Amino acid sequence: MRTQVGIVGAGPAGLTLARLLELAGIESVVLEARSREYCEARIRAGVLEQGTTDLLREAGVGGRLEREGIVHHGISLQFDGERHRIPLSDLAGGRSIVIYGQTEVVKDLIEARLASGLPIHFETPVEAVDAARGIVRFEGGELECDVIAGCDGFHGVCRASLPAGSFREFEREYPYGWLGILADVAPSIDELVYAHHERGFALLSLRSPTRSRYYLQCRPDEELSEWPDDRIWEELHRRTAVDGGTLHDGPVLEKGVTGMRSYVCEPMRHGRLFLAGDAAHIVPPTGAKGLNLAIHDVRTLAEALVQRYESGAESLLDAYSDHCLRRVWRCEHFSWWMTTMLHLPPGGDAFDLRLQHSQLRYVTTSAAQASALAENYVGLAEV
Ligand code: RFL
Ligand code: PHB
Repeated sequence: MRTQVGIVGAGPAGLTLARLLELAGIESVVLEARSREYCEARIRAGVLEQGTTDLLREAGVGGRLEREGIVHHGISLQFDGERHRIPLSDLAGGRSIVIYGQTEVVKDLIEARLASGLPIHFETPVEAVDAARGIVRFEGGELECDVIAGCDGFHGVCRASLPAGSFREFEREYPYGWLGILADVAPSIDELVYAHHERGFALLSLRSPTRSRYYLQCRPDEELSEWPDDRIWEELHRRTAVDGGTLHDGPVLEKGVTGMRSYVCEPMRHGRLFLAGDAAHIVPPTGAKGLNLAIHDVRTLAEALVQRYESGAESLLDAYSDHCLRRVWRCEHFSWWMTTMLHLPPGGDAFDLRLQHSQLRYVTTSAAQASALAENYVGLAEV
């Protein structure tokens, strides 16, 4: 088998890249380890930056996003039992965010590709890639490519196939995780609430007018069996209580624990292999940046590939890694900053709490600080 661009992974990065290449008349083959059902059911991100929604619309996959996505113009930071609204759009030049689940983005992209008569090879795990020669190996076959897009997530094989010593890794593991639930109940909030509490962080988010998505800080190795639904609701009530606010319980449809890390692989290009999305970098979810960064990477890669196939020039491909890494590091910093401001460090004491309070008060009272949060949260136009 031969193709122009071999795409490993049908997550948001791989599927968006495939769509952008299709529109530009560039051929690609998508290989995905899991089944379609699995990919469409994986509950993850929910906050899309305006740059992300603009791109999805331009790529002709914004129809349902337009109808069902919920536009938000602010978020709240809660501490000391009070909520403080950050008016994102007022502070960030009118830009906003859209609440639309990653599951829905993935479903829309899969549907669009199949509707164009182009296949996605599900249940075809890639075993290794040869970055120098542009070869993708999977069980029973090989794919020869001009370029390989490594969009196979943090645990994928593309990065793992690179020779040791050919890249540099930057990493932080955090001593906490998130217990996330999806509940079949109308959200008790109009906008997202990031709550600092002495028992640990909590986040109130949503997926639709009838589905709530809530998170609690927990240990990274927390057993789900320790968290029956009653305990989850009790803890959410405690950590997010405010005067006049009521949190409504409901049936829990899904729950899971995620660890939190920051990770960057430099460079993001090796010969014919271009890493994109979680395959190249991870951020803790507190800044809601992971999916948006993945989309930015593949937009950059698609533009570079269009240049290559239209003119033969490779200047944009050569600039890919440096260009992407500028935004990656901005988002790494923002996500780390939000995370450390809001989570209780295990073994932390009153000194830690005082510093966090002081920072939260500063962010919610200083226009300059609030603007900095807002422009990073909605996504910087230029980095
Ligand atoms: P993905 O989504 O991990 O997709 C990688 C795909 O590659 C496949 N794969 C392989 N295929 C073939 N051969 C192999 N050997 C393969 N190995 C793996 C996998 O099956 C999979 O289908 O990476 P991608 O496309 O880079 O997308 C990244 C995003 O998924 C991720 O950054 C976000 O989910 C992060 N994230 C959030 N990001 C946001 O922008 N806003 C948010 O609000 C947000 N919330 C979150 C999040 C991530 C979370 N978790 C669970 C980590 C909330 C949570 C709880
Ligand atoms: C979500 O709704 O899943 C979500 C929202 C904001 C975050 C992370 C996750 O920072």
